[in-house]
Amino acid sequence: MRKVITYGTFDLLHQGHINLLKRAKASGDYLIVGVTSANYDRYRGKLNVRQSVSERMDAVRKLPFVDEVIVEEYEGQKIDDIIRLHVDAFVIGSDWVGRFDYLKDYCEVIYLERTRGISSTQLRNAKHPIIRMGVVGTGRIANRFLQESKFVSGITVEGVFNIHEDSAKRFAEKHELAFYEADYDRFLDKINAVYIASPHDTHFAYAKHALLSGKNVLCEKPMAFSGDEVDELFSIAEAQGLILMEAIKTAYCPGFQRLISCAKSGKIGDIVGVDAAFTKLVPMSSRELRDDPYSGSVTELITYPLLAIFRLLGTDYEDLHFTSYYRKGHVADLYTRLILDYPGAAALAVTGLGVKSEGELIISGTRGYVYVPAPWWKTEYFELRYEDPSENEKNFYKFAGDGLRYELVEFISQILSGKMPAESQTISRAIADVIAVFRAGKRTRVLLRPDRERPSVSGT
Ligand code: C2G
Repeated sequence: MRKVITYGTFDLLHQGHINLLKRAKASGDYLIVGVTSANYDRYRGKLNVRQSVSERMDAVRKLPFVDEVIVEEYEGQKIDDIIRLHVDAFVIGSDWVGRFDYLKDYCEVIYLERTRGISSTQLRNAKHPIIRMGVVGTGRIANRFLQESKFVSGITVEGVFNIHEDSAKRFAEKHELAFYEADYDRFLDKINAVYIASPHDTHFAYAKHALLSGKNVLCEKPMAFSGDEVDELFSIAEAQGLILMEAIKTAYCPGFQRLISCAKSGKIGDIVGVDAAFTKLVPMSSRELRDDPYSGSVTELITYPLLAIFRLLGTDYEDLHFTSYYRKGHVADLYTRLILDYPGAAALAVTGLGVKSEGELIISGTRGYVYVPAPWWKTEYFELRYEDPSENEKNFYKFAGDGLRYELVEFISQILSGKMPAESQTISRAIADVIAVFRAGKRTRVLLRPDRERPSVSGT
């Protein structure tokens, strides 16, 4: 008798899971299914699992081709199970190709092609709807989004849109998506939520069209290039009863949320200063620095420092001024320092694409300060520090994967509750306003880099 084993969360059991299990059984005589415990899912960064382990095990057990169901509780258990249960083959979906090759020392390892697209009956299930998403754009961030989405239960990424059909096709093949489209309306027809990760200057138009077509929108930052455009998008979303959310991953990760509450709880006294920096050296020839009006460090990076500043001090600043460093004759800022003056407080946001600095966040208060080391925007650790170091407190958090999964969970929860939080709308608007002031150029002191050959830095 050939024994086969497979593992999974099997939350809201759907046709994709069932196909996989059926084919797993067909590759042997006896099928054992390991269902992940809530603890193990937490450990491996799987989010938004809606059913308890016993509900998920019951659903799997009812399938006629499943012979035995066990719980998967810890990293490394697969090896122990294979030995203990005398398993001949380990089977898993092709979204995990390569990941379990280490089990080849113990048994045969088979990756089965995953099911592209989920049957629409499940998507309409009122109690546990699965959200059918499409991705606009096929660049780096879209690729990362696909990687991250498999750690979020309750959605299925079904298709991709790119005006260049070839890119869309390649992306769909690579990520085993059900469809690709070069026609935006046809693309929108097939999904109920969209993740927009196209070039910055196209965000607004794609988001608006999607909302007007009745689709929920998760839009990469910056969502638009003026506060009025942001307002327009949120108004359309409200009027349509849809969700619009700016994809600022830091805002939704557990460590960052805790540090904001901690800083605002009075533990460091009144907050008087916020200094936040984000720099990333890129080659001078990269997209971020090319000569178009949407390039440069402010457009690319300032969302993160402004998120921290606006969450801590609000958006009612009195004045703002920039100092920016440019290559002579080029439009993209290489480095910018933005000062925001508040009644009773001041903030500094630093961004750089051609200048490197320490990417830390410091929140200064009248009793003490919060120190968040680089990369603070992937918050895993922060410290409360006081004059008397014996009072200092260290806080550790998990930041799973690339962090995109946190914003995705928030997006799903907003869709299910039908509510968009007012604070994030205000912050998205205020960020777009700051970018608009910067682009107008009237509040910027300009530093010019002396003319010389391309710098030696090749980028990171
Ligand atoms: N699956 C599939 N087609 C889909 C969705 C899922 O074939 N459209 C497969 C997955 O590839 C996996 C199984 O169904 O083999 C279970 O998927 P999940 O419940 O998402 O579990 P997962 O997070 O993949 O668990 O130890 C746990 C395992 O490592 C993976």
